[in-house]
Amino acid sequence: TQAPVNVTVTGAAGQIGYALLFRIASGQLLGADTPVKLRLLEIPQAVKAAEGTAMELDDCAFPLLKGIDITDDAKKAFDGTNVALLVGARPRTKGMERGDLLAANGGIFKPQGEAINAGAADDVRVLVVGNPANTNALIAQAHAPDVPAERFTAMTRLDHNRALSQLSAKLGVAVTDIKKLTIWGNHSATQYPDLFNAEVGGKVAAEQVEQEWLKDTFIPTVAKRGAAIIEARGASSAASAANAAIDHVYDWVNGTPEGDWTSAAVVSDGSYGVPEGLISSFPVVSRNGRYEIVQGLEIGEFSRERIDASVQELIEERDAVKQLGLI
Ligand code: NAX
Repeated sequence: TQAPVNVTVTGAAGQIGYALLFRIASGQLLGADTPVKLRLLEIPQAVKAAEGTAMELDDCAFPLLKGIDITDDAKKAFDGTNVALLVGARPRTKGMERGDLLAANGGIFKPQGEAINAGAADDVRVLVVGNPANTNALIAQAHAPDVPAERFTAMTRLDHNRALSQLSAKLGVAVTDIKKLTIWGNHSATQYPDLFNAEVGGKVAAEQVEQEWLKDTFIPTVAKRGAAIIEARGASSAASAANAAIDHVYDWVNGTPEGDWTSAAVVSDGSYGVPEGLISSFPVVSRNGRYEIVQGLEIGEFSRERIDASVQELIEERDAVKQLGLI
């Protein structure tokens, strides 16, 4: 029997936390044979709510769940952690400028990066969900110099899954018939869902849809889906975000299927003209427990413009947090 894997979830009392924790404890994050210990990190005012969620977790009597610790101290939360899901973040509120938002999140992700650096397990894997996810991941990574940079990732898997769903509905095919779809760039409205390298039934996906649909419907629908969910539900995506976090980590640990890839924001090695060090979404495969950027794809003019625009936004976010002294 395997030793339990320590999984830390920040923002555990939030709505994504509520959708995520039960799936982790039931074995969906790491697999049905892997016992887990949960560490829940919250701000002091939300510790009680996290304790309530922990009571419910107990009441599920999950066979794989070997313990739950709740804390408002990042050092404790990340001590010995193997998988860190950084969900809690400072949302943008009315009248808040981008600089204020980045500064507020720097105040969260800098100490969390430091705590991961100080105490996490050697094999730690970090997924940042809390927005602005790519730049929050960059801040945390910058403060964890002893952890290999590749262990810091940000989530674009929800965007990837949204794109799969939209295309499958359009073409009347199963989501599993769609391969090699990519989300490029930032997890924001500038993200670029790429159908030119995607395949449906072994043929280029972009050639199976009208170009107007691709440009004027598909791309904006995927990019603005978060806002559409808020409009309809009166609250932001939660269960679908939790589902995407599960997919991201499961594939990272267990590998992506042969003949396909997925999307994740990972530290750039300079591939596809994305400046080295930026945490940007790429086509990735997971092999031997590592996400690797898929190389050698052709990028046409249409895609190039859109990738560059999203990467430009990431450069501006990086420069802004640099100016604020956060990296
Ligand atoms: P909620 O506001 O429901 O929950 C956030 C929780 O984080 C709260 O309980 C809060 O107390 C906690 N928190 C705040 N600061 C903390 C800190 N320093 N340490 C620990 N916990 C802290 O938000 P929820 O709907 O769960 O969303 C969480 C984050 O995910 C938001 O930043 C949101 O924008 C982001 N999202 C990212 C997505 C992605 O695809 N990357 C999609 C879904 C979601 O919008």
